[in-house]
Amino acid sequence: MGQRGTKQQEARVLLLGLDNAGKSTLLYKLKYNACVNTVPTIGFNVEMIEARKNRRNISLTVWDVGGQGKMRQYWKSFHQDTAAVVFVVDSSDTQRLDEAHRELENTLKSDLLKGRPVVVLANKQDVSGALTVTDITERFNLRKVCSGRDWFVQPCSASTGFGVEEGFRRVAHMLKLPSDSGMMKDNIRDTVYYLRSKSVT
Ligand code: G3D
Ligand code: MG
Repeated sequence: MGQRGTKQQEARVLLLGLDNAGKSTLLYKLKYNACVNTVPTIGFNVEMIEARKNRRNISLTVWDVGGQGKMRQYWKSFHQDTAAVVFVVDSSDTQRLDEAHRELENTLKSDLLKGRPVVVLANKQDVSGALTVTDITERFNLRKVCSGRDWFVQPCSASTGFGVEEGFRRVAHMLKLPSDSGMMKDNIRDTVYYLRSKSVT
């Protein structure tokens, strides 16, 4: 229940990134503060996360969409009503940085995501030799790729939990609530029906 009898505000957050970036680990760390043995995500995971915005509790519906190549064509199905994008990068995998950069760039071209804030999570900072926030900002050319929207790069480790909550605090701070922007209310059931009709799940 929300405060003073009003319904708690909700916003949809899209958790994207290449397969193996650490999205599912991060989601479970955030939700249950637990290290879960993940398997490659087939379809998607969705979790409701409590957050604070303007001194009120809000509820973030975080969609973790499978990052494997064949799933990426469905990322667009999730753009509708998205209030913010969280893009997870494996900072220790220098081989796949260009691929990750391309995916982020392509995602942000979507009209449905125009002006939506982006938090890039520079994950796996616990691995020695991981690229820093500065490295990733430069290698991804984020000033250009994220121009016209608020953006932030948060270093984190989904394994240890370092930086994870900070990253989502930043997301809550930057996003506009659906009621602020006239976006439709998030509706998990409708999205699941839609995806089933497309045989994604
Ligand atoms: P995905 O959901 O983005 O595909 P997963 O990625 O959450 O399934 O994680 C992929 C692998 O990366 C997992 O290892 C997971 O434990 C590991 N991982 C995720 N975050 C971190 C991190 O911050 N640091 C380190 N060192 N590893 C991380 P396995 O071995 O199970 O494949
Ligand atoms: Mg996964």
